[in-house]
This record gives sequence, C-alpha cells and structure tokens, in this order.
Amino acid sequence: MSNNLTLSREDIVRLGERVEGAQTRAYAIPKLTDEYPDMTIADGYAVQSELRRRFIAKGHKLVGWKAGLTSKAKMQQMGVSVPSIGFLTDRMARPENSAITTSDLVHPRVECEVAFVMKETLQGPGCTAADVLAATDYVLPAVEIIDSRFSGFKFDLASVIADNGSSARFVGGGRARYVEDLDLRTLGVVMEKNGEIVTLGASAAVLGHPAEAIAMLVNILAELGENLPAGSFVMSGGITEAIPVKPGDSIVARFQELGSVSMRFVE
Ligand code: OOG
Ligand code: MG
Repeated sequence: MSNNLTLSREDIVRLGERVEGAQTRAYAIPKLTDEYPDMTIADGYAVQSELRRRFIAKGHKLVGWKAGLTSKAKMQQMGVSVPSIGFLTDRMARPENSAITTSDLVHPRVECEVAFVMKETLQGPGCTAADVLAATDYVLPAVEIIDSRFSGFKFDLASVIADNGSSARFVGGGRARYVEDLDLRTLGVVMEKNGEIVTLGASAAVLGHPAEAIAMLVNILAELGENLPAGSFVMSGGITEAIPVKPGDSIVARFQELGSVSMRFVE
C-alpha cells in the first residue's frame, strides 16, 4: 500500500468488531475517521481484512470480490477519487427475481454492474485488462445492493474500505456470455424502478473498460497478499449512480447483449 498503517492491532480488531456489528445488526455508525482522523487507505484494508477473517471464522464462504468507485458517476456521487475493492461471500448472494428484505439493511441502494467469472487464477502485480480477459470464463449482468453502514451514506475512502465498500447483497442473472463475443466497452444499461427508467449508462464508464477494473482489483489484491482464484465471481463496479430502494420497489436492470436482472424489495 502506498499509505502506511497508523492503527494498532487492537484498533484494527476493535474497528473490525464495530463494522461487523453494524453490518450484522443493520445500524448506522459514524464514519471511522471521526474517531481516527489519520486513518489511511492501508488502515481501511487492514480493518476490511479483519472483517473478512471474522466472517470466514463464522462459516461464511468467500465467493469473490468487487471493484468499487470505478466510474465517474459513482466517484462524483460519493465524493471520492480513487477506486477500491471489497470481498463477496455466499451470505450476500440472492437469486434472480427474488424478494430481498430491507429490515436487515440500513439504507440500501442498487447499481448495475458487469460481473466476471474466472476460469484461471490471476496474481498481481502487473495484471492487465488483457490478462483478465484471457482468464475470464464468462461475463454476466449483475445488480449490487450496497448499504453503507455510515450515517447518511457519508464517508471517506478509508472508512468505506473498512466497511467493505458498502457490500451488502448481490444478484447475478441474465445471459452469461463469452468475452470474445462482446465489445465490453459499449454495452448500454438501463435501470428501471417500478417501471420507470431511473438511470442509464454504458459499460465504458467503468475505467474505460470493465476488465480494467478487474485488473486494478487483482493488483490491489496483490498488495493485500491475495490472488484472484479460478472460479471467483467478480463485480467490476457500478456503471451508473446508485438508486435508493425501499419495501414495495421492484427493479429491472436491462443490459444490452446480456439480458436483464430483476428483484423486488420487501420489509
Ligand atoms: C461504495 C461502494 C462502491 C461501486 O460499484 O462503485 C461500489 C459506495 O458507494 O457506498 O460498490
Ligand atoms: Mg458496486
């Protein structure tokens, strides 16, 4: 990491516990930098790794990773300028067309993403978009349900990384396609909420090409001492801004060439 650790081991464990409590019991907490103003990006990842360790110790399974804050729309919406990564577990996955409960979330928002399923393990540093495409089994459309545990969805980069990039739920679906059959830069996406178009965009919004976001993720993983295993499910980052949802809302994300992903929200 370019930034050094400023937190002690005890601070990291304490903050990991605090974030886990907020995620598991769905309550908002102040951003961590209110208490630790010197927190760096490296500190954020140290807390995120502690959170991952705690979940895995409780039997959650790591199924993949996500890139976040990779599009201008997302960076502007959240007021940050550098992308980040987070982990995904089996407990976060929800089936296509399912009813997703909101009582176990703080203030959920939905965003459209291109997801990759890997057939070969990737190891950084130096991973490129071409490496990613060669290691990809297929891509599919996904909707990520993010839920910042910080009051008002207000945070800075160190805090949001510690909160695992606001990861909460995700839904993959639509049509799986091979990357060689698509131009991944130019896929259009439209999100409908209750039958009305609420946001739209094109996949190039994600660092110019979604595979660039996955390459960046693999290179950050290398800094954390991790690789991206074959079989991983990886989301490349929200293409559009994230849209708030509440019980009663139904969402359809329509992707050019990749079909659509639907879900509805209940109490
Ligand atoms: C951070 C999560 C970012 C994305 O796709 O950009 C993210 C947030 O906006 O709360 O998942
Ligand atoms: Mg996302």
